[in-house]
Amino acid sequence: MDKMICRAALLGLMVGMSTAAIAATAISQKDKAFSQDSVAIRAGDRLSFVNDDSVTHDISVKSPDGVSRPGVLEKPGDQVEIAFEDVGTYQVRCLIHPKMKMTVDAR
Ligand SMILES: [Cu+2]
Repeated sequence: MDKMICRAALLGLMVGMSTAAIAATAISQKDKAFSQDSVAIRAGDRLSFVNDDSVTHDISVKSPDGVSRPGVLEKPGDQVEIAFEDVGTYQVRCLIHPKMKMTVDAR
């Protein structure tokens, strides 16, 4: 948990609360792919990215306004939660594996 809080401070887009009652939708990273090509959520919701792979992945997010956030390195077994605050379509990429991409539609 400490690692997540540290990352939250670093990125400013993650929620480091461990007691939140609302479970975040989980997106798995396996075989160098996200488990979904796209997902629809409500603005402000979080997604939980889980590295179920044997290699490290990156999670880089481009916001609807075109601003790219710093990527997060995620080792095998790691779980990172990212909040999507604004309405619009986000592009999520792994900069290590260019074929890994998905979109997040926040409404
Ligand atoms: Cu990757």
